[in-house]
Amino acid sequence: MEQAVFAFRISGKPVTCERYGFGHINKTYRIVTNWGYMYELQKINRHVFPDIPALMENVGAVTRYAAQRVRHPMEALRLVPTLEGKDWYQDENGECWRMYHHVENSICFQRPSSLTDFYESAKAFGSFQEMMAGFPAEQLHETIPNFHNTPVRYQQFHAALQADKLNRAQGVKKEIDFFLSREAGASLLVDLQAAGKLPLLVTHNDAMLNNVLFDRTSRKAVCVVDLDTVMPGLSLYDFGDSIRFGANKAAEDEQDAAKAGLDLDMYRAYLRGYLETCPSLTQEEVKHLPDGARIITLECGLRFLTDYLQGDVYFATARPEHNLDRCRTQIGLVQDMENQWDAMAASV
Ligand code: GN1
Ligand code: MG
Repeated sequence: MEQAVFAFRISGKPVTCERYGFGHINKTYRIVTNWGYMYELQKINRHVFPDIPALMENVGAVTRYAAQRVRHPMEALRLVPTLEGKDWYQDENGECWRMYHHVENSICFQRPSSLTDFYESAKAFGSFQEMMAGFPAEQLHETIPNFHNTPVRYQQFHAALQADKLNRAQGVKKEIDFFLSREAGASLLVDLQAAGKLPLLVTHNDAMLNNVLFDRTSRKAVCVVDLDTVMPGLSLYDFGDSIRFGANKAAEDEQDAAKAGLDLDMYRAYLRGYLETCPSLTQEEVKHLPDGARIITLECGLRFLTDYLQGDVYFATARPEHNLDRCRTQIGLVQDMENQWDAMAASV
């Protein structure tokens, strides 16, 4: 990692370099220099993102686009160039690194602690979506093809189930049945899009509250981070992912799945912030927002189960059944959304 730090144009000498954050994909380190400057250095996951030049072209284009549009420079992520003036660095082992300027006085939360926090995160993702409406989408590479294509996620699940490499399927029959019983309706979002009923936008695609930076003092949202999956997508993906993560009564990896469920007040707070900042949403999009929430939760639970069946090769795990716990909280949330469906639909 040291070699990587010195590859970037930082101000001063690095004095501390600590592991930072809770992402499941990349590894992040916080660098502080003797002049008091702070940076975030990230090792990009090469297994998840096979085409890093394309990925970094996206990130470079999106951050520069955002920087020209925000009211204050702190409201956009800024890449630190390498000594050669590039956006990223490849070390001798082939590992790929990038560095961001730290966003001053910012803080990142793992859970919303109030309706206001969650409402703020909605405004951040909503504003991002509105801002990206003017971005030339044809410039973007698809960093992970079919990322939110739920039927394709089902195909991957069936393949993992068929292979059952670690003989884990027999222990998770209930979970498997849950997803199989909901497979038929799971193509709704891609079907609506294919039928031309939902517009393809430039979306974030990983719209979780922990991908938003807040101002430490005011607790207002400052900007969205984790731009690796910014690609053409549906507004319902981002709305859905936000609800899945932030409006669940339980943490994503809560070990007691009985605690999972939809917090309807949180759902409504997010909806309010999202609608306020996205006036260009069509009636059809708004009508299907609850479907986005349910299907993206279902899809994410399915991805956790698929990874469990494959031997925990994708998401970072800290304990043997981590992916299974995550899968179960998503199941609990989907079930509760189904129970509260009328209230969800009436809120939009
Ligand atoms: C991953 O790295 P992180 O935590 O921001 C994943 C998301 C999942 C999320 C589940 C590129 O995001 O799709 O929803 O974990 N990102 C990728 O917590 O697969
Ligand atoms: Mg993240």
